[in-house]
Amino acid sequence: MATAKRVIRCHNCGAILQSDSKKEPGFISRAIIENGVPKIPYCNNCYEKMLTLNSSNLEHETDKDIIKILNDAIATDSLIVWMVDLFSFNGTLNPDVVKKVKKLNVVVVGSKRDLFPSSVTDSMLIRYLDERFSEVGINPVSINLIGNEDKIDIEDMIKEFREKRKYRDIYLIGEVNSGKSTLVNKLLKNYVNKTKWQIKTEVYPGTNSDVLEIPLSNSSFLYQLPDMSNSTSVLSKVEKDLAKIIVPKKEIVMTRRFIGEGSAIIVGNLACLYIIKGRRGSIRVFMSEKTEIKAVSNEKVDDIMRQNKRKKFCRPVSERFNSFRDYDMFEYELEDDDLRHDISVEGLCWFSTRGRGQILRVLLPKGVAVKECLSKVR
Ligand SMILES: Nc1nc2c(ncn2[C@@H]2O[C@H](COP(=O)(O)OP(=O)(O)OP(=O)(O)O)[C@@H](O)[C@H]2O)c(=O)[nH]1
Ligand SMILES: [Mg+2]
Repeated sequence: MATAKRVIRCHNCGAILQSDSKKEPGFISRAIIENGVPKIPYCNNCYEKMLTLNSSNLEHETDKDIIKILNDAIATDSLIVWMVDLFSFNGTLNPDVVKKVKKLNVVVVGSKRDLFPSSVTDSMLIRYLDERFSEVGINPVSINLIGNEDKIDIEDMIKEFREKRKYRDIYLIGEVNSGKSTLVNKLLKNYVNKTKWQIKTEVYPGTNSDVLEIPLSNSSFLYQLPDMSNSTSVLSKVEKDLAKIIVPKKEIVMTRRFIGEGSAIIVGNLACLYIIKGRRGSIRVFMSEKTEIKAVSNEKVDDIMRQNKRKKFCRPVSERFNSFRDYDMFEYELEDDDLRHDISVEGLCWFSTRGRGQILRVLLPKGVAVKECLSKVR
């Protein structure tokens, strides 16, 4: 009779696990196998990737035209105004753009302030933005918040831009949907053109991109650059119409679940947080008013995700994700510091919990940026 051996695949890449050749897919050290196959096994390669947390292996798409235009900003030592959408920004900044603007003065503007509950103070959000930009070596010269229905005085921001630019040009950058046009419209409300130039949109020299030019004086302009790609956001991985569910239109919703080891929270079929190890505790999920979550046991996640795809009882549901091969998985061991930590899935939601040495695992669409850091809302 032939001998039978169970064939085990890597949970992340699906390659058949083997201990014979490091160069071939699915290599796992013999020592790991000898200790008993882990319940959720990974090949060495995926395991290492998983440990290289916080998006370092992500592919950020960078528009070459933006880089070209930023070269001019560098040549003229201009002021950069970098807009980020406070809801979807999880701290992962495009490294090519970071490299370019690092040496310049950068003013950060966080948009969609109005989507946060009033209990969230400006100083919490400013500190969060400051920490995320400082992490990549950018020390913003100022951080401003802006929202649709808030009392933020745009005049203050104009004053701020004037002070910081010191007669130089301003280059306004930001991802798709970060609120650049909304800001420009606000700026233009009280704008009086005292220059000899017109406001115009023109193809920027040497590129194929349209750039909006607003004259600030006879020798300086505000340039609104083309959208930076949001290639690491959930929004760029799912069907366009799911944005209606994912992007908050009203105040961001915070939902709490009290769960412990062996449990998980699914967010539609777009993310899942597993509690691998740790005491029961409260997990907060911050998301749009239409996004739904469900607490389930770890073992049932796969089944429930499959059922959810058919029956759509927990939205948003994308048709694009069929098996574990379509997702990435990361593991975090939180410090035992009793401080609030966030694990943020770019564009979709963030999970928040107190650090008590627990081990958490996050499943999310391949290529989406996830980041762990101290909470935005502390
Ligand atoms: N609630 C809220 N929504 C905002 C705010 N700023 C922008 N939005 C909304 O976010 C969406 C994107 O804003 P835009 O100003 O068009 O952003 P953009 O950076 O120009 O993005 P593109 O559409 O890619 O050109 C729009 O639906 C806006 O209404 C804000 O401060 N609060
Ligand atoms: Mg726009």
